[in-house]
Amino acid sequence: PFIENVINHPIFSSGKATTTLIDTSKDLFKFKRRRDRATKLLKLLGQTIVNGNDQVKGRPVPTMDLPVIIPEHDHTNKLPKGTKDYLTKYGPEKFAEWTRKQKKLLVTDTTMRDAHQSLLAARMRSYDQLLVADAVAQRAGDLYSLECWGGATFDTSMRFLHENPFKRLRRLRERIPNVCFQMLLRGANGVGYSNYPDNVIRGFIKHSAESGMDIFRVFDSLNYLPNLKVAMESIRKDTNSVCEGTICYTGDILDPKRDKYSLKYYVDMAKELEKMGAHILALKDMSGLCTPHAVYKLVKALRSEVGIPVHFHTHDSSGIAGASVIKAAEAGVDVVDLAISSLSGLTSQPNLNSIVNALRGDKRDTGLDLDFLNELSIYYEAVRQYYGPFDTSPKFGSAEVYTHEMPGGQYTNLREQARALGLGTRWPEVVRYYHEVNQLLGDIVKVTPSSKVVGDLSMFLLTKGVEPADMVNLEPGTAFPESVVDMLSGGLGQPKGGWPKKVQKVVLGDRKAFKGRPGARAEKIDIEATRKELAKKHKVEANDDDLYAYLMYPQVFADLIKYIDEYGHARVLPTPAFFYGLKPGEEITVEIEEGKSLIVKLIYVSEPNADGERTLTFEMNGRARECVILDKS
Ligand code: 3PY
Ligand code: ZN
Repeated sequence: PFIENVINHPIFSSGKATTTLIDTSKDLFKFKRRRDRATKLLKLLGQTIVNGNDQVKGRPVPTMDLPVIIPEHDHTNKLPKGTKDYLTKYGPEKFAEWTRKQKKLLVTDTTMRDAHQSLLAARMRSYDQLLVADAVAQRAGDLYSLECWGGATFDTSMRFLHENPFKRLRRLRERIPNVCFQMLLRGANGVGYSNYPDNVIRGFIKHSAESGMDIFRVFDSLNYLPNLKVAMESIRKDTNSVCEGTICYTGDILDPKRDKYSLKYYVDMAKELEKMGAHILALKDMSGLCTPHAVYKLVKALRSEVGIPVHFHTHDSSGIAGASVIKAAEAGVDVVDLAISSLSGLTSQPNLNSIVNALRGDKRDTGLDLDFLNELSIYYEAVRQYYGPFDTSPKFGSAEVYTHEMPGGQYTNLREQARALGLGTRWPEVVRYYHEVNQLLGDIVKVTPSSKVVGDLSMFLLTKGVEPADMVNLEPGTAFPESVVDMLSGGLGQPKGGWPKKVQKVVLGDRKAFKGRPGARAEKIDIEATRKELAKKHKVEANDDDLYAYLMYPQVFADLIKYIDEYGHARVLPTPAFFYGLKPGEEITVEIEEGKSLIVKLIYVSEPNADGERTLTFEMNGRARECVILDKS
């Protein structure tokens, strides 16, 4: 194969080649790399065709008959100026003042992060987002922000989609330079499930900002303020980005019997966050518990007690969150989170398009282009078909959410986890356990990672056949899941009122519980030594994208490297081919690098030979190519 490239090389064909041609022509290696890439691509397709993608194995291939229609837009148009331009020019303080001064209701589109996290187990691939990125930049330039990163997507993009999340961020940024990008950061837990050392959090924030992040929504899963300090300071000091300090909402401020999380509790927390330097205040109703009248009361109170803008985030699990958004707008909220129609509702955000229409002509009119938003909805409706196996949110809004209080972003993930543990048919019991375990823990704020711990403990007790109420009678020293032990020993910080002593005793036995900020106890990591170790162990360049992905998820990143080594970059495949492979006669176009495309067609799959191997015949840019794959069935 190498010779063929030498012959094709322009110097060779011009007759001027000497013996140094190979050593001195870098472009020859490019040919070779491209050829390697093509071979890996066939191997990846071959594996998927013969053995299936683990993610969707054993599940029916969804019907994918809706055509993918990319909203019309004109590449040659100059991009409209957007919030990103304002932020770059004036900085975060002025940006927050500008936000506060707007009469219109400002809108964040969560479709690229929370919406698919909450409906499709965070599985949406970069491929499907990048296809509409140009259109969004052209025609949705007056969105306040695009929530497109962080939360669970960091983990899932590596673990299940085999993509480095930083690359996703950069690619989106390239195409959408005008609208602010927003992310969800779990405070001291970064984008992971446990506490990270302070210097890792600082480095992660700095690198995320450098990679294109503008608005950091930073929260703590127990509303434990000391856990937010390092992240908030770092956003303010080390970046030109916006620090959105967050209140996580739980309980019901209108229910006098549930006074643990009262109006006063939230207002006090908001004032603290303002003092700690938040440019904007996020009211994060991750489970969708903030009813229309509750949010009205809360936003009114926040408006009169704090000076910074308020950004409302909710989920439509109950089916009435749209009403909460309208009431929040009426009470004077500055920004709201919504999702494009076809990825809205249920465990996701309320319907962006319909809210835009509902406020038309109102004093809070958003001014957004509904025609474009509807075209975008048609696009995402077609894309949503590909993710059928993960699309497991309930079919209807349910008032049950007020009992179980499960975050929208957790619902489909936990359901997926339950299924994997063989508890799929016992879902109603999982839900009851979840509620009772929360009570057992003293009624805590439930959002990643504390919500995951409630889920882990529920699943653990259910598989053991132990009712939550009986848990305190288990033998001290029973082996609980690591996440449960960590949380009850203070690894995630302190909940309001502390942990119930009896529960702590049975989980921890003789182990010590810590008070105070976990980050204060965590050993600082030598970041440069880690970079060297990473480069040596995994033979990667260990740039900051690699480094911070590794620091967040060492094993998942190591697996990603191994995967890429074997199969190349899966992100280049169209989503149906990535999940379901190709059928004989099916053809796809794959852009392996900017401007370089391969047309790949599956011709034939042979019967297995004596060793169980199948030979697949493809046509690649018109030439026949074969690849041999061991059939594992
Ligand atoms: C996350 O942390 O991923 C969440 O979406 C919490 O709501
Ligand atoms: Zn959310």
